[in-house]
Amino acid sequence: MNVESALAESKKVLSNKRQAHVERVTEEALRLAKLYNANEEHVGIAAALHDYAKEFDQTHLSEIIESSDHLPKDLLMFNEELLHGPAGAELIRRQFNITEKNILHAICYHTTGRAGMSLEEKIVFLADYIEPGRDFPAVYKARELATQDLNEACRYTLQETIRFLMSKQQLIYPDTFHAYNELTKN
Ligand code: DGI
Ligand code: FE
Ligand code: FE
Repeated sequence: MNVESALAESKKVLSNKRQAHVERVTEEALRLAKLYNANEEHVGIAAALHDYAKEFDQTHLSEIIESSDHLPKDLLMFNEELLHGPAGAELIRRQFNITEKNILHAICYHTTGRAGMSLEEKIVFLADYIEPGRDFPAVYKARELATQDLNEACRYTLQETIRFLMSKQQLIYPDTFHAYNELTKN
């Protein structure tokens, strides 16, 4: 599997609109990977496959999580938006025989973040938030921070996501708080 074949696989299962997002995330993630000397192969493949399961039906995604012996079942008790990352990573591991943990983790945690994210995980997490197709108030500062300080950019992204979810009285998955806390304490 390389970045091109990963993009071709996501194209098979995504709408044109979603695939265009995936392509922008991949480009942005590779730019950041160069800037921060990250593993470009891991970043590129993970970015290309990060939303692989985004358009699969929620029942199917729930079943994948229920039947997995390593994914946490509490994912099912929060927002249904949370399922496509972990279920996608599981599907990708099974279908494409990808065993590289760093790639699977970057896909799994791209929505929530987590404490202890690798450089490559942080890059995919951030690239998904700041890709050029995004347009909401916090994205401008996040883009600026992304080229200056990767950790601060992730911290700010987590802060704004928490703020956004709270403003809508939505549940927030604990990994998001753990990621925020880790990057906030000095
Ligand atoms: O799949 P995308 O739309 O490209 O982006 P994503 O995977 O980051 O999903 C985004 C949505 O998930 C976003 O609107 C916020 C929402 N969400 C729901 N619950 C949580 C959450 N995001 C985080 N970080 N933590 C949550 O608990
Ligand atoms: Fe996503
Ligand atoms: Fe995405």
